[in-house]
Amino acid sequence: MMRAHPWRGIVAEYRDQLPLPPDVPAITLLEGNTPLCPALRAGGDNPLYLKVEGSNPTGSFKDRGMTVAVTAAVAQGARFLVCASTGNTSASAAAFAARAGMPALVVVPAGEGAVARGKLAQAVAAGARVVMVRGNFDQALAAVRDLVTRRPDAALVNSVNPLRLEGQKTGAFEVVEQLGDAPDWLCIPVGNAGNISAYWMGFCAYYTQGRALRRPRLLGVQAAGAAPLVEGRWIDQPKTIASAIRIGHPASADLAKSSVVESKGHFLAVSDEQILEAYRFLSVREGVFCEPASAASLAGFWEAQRTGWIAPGESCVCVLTGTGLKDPERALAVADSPVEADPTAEDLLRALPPALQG
Ligand code: AN7
Repeated sequence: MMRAHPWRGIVAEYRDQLPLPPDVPAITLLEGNTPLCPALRAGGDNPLYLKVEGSNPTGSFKDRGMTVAVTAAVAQGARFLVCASTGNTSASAAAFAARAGMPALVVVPAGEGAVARGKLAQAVAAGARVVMVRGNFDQALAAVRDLVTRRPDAALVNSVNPLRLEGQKTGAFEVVEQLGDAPDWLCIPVGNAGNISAYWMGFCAYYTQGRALRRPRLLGVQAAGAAPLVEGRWIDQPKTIASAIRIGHPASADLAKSSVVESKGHFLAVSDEQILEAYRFLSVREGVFCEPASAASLAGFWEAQRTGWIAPGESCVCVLTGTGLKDPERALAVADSPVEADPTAEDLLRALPPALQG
């Protein structure tokens, strides 16, 4: 799609697709318009594209929904924002609250590795009140849902807020605009199950409007230790290194299930080892640095290729939901360590890999 103006952000660009009054001022960081990068090596016998959502202003897809939810919250006179989060929602909510000149209360699980450090840094840097609760994400979400029943002046900006999904459906619009139509498959990590549902809303809207000739099949990918939609039961103590999707009781489970069924898609689980293999491959072989939860989409794509769910030649989009910079500890732990040397050409040449020696 050709635009004659610079990108104006999700609310302005997709206003006619969003349930917002026409005249409310947008709270925006010019989110959206992220790259759809062709994979050079990860696809094998399939054309594969990477939707690089880490290129959003706070480094994740959450900004697409947050701009819509916060725009509406301001228009409705809310006094503060509140959310529970595994990290990215809190980073996004904190930034958009700052943009709106409004306080934010963000609630994250306490404990080692519960939330990636970069996400925590973003939330505190933006001046949000950050509360670490003794409990997991599902318990944190239950607590903030209870809080907003007592405080009508609070705006809940988790994906249980339907405006979050309305904003996030624009990811599907962009995929259609960038590819010219929907792909055969959309592979996407699933935590609280909002984003997969939002993408389906977006693909259905463009299909109904004749802007897309078809809709993709959805591949919802969960981490094996946090896979309620694969196992068909709630997981009380979800476990995975992919902390963003360490969620055992997804709020949008029903919506995600009906979306996957309607699309003739599939949910599958991948192990932490598979996630880390995809995470490293994306960085080392594609040059695309995403966070572990995002790499689950590629791990799931490979698993679906292997098991025959995805046939050779079918086109696929993997949604890489967040940037690798969110979690520097993980990046440093899985890669080769830097080496020290004296500042001489000889020492530097010794650091070259064996194949380049001499
Ligand atoms: C990088 O920030 O739930 O299935 O609180 O951060 O829509 O939940 C994050 C989720 C995938 C899963 N990839 O999306 C939060 C939060 C990344 C994420 C997901 C998340 P949903």
